[in-house]
Amino acid sequence: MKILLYNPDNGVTRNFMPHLWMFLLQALTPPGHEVSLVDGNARAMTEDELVRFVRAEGIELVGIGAMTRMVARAYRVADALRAAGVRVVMGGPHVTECPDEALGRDGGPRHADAVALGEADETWPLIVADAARGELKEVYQPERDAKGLDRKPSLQPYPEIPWETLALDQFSLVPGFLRPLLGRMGGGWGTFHVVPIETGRGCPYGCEFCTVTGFFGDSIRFRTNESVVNELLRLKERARRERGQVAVFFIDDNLAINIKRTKQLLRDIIDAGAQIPWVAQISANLLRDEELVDLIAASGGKWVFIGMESIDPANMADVNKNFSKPGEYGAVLERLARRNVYAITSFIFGMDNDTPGVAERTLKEINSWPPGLPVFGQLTPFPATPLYERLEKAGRLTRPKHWLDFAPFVMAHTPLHMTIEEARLETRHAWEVSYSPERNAEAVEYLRDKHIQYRLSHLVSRLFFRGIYFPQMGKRAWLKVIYQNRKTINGLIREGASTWRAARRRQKQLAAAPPMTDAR
Ligand code: B12
Ligand code: SF4
Repeated sequence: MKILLYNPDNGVTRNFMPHLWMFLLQALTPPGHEVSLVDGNARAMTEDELVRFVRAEGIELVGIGAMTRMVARAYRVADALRAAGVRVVMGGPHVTECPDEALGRDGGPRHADAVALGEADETWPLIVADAARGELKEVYQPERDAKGLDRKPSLQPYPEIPWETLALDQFSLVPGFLRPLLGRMGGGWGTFHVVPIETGRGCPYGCEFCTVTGFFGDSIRFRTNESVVNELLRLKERARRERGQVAVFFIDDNLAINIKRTKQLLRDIIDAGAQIPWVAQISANLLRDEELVDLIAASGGKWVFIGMESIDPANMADVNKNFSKPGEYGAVLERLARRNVYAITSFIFGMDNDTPGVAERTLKEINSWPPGLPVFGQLTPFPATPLYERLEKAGRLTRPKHWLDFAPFVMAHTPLHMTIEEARLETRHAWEVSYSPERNAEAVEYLRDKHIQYRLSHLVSRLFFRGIYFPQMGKRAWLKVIYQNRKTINGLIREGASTWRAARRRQKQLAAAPPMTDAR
């Protein structure tokens, strides 16, 4: 049977990396079936184009996965495919939280033939087998334990995702028109892939707005260090063979949740020579440990994603994230920066203690820290979270099914001390200031004592991150951004060229020097 796994585009801008679930389910598909992948963020297709593609390829089963914010688009695609006679299975966090919506059991239209609830590692092979026999059931769910909870799949053993042979063309981050030029630079930059890898699942913290503790559970399951290290080695080999670049996003919700285990994993990566530039999510409280930060840097860690959420401790208490202390954010970032590791700092506006001016206050604080990549979102009640329940009970949801009329950066409830429109404007202001050409120049200047590679990597990351808020998908948009930042770019190019010439001169002098002879 031919199967397509489809991830809808997120409606704002392109994601910078593919979604792990597609590769994982592909690897878990029983033999005898052919699985292709389309990520709408990387390979945009209209509903009609997808239907034509599915017909032309003779695909009989389509699996669609979606976060809440993409689910309306996922439903439209599913409707078009089902109308064309193709069976659709949906899975992922949103349909797990709202299965009746996908199956049309809530009075609305039906979008999926079947839904896979929760983690699908063990149910996916059953779904494929049932579909091949023409006996697809409506609901697939992991087995239950004695307490009636989903039995979570073990990550030992973990399937081998064949990264070294997978076609990753649709996911290269280098814009097509720059590939020939960049392919000739340094070790080869013609392709650049950010690959998702998980080393564990689950989170015990239970922040109010988050679905993770409910979905993956509050106890953590880890892969073996060996299987993670092998995956890194295979990726490293691929990058070498292609003369391209690969970086890894460890998508664990908190890579350092068990510090002892994380330190051992990082030591194993170092011992095996499996270092690849990596990014991971780690909460600020765990980054107090100097040895951990040393190991992060030595094992290839370049950026740490920190869910800072708010600089106001009252907000942190409101969302049950008291373990993260705004007062120590600056020190944490200094500790990382001393090792040339920088942070993607994530903030949420529209919390109950926020008032107009929250963006300016947050920006002032951010500017007192080493430069990073701040990202700004708004408090969003995702279904089945404690936040959703609290706001629903209080009658505060203005759009209880906000995902069915998804509007980027427009809140679905009114914060206590500001309006929805004010929250939208605060968010816009924060993005505008943080990624302005002036701020980009300041960030690069702050790093003037560092090797040029850090300043270059910082600037390039800034130009990409700007695109999370301001769509910049085509050549024109990119050229505009490059033009706006031309002073900083030119400065770095000039410095890069003189560093390169100096290195060449040194090499020539060394080659011309008489060989050292043994004086005995
Ligand atoms: C990596 C990640 C990202 C990446 C991007 C996604 C990517 N390219 O991988 C980044 C950092 C960009 C990101 C951004 C955001 N993210 Co995010 N992200 C994650 C994270 C940490 C890991 C995702 C992952 O790969 N998990 C591991 C895989 C194996 O799990 P899985 O995807 O759930 O898949 C399993 C099952 O769900 C199921 N399954 C999934 N799909 C399908 C499909 C079929 C057909 C079947 C049968 C089964 C199936 O099978 C899989 C194996 O068991 C999750 C949290 C988490 N731990 O999952 C949050 C999470 C998905 N993100 C979330 C959110 C809210 C966001 C943002 C909206 C945050 C924000 N405010 O900006 C943005 C939006 C991104 C965008 N523009 O689209 C929420 C989604 C909640 C929801 N109900 O939608 C999550 C769950 C975290 C949370 N706080 O609750 N994210
Ligand atoms: S926000 Fe992060 S720390 Fe909090 S429950 Fe979710 S995954 Fe855990």
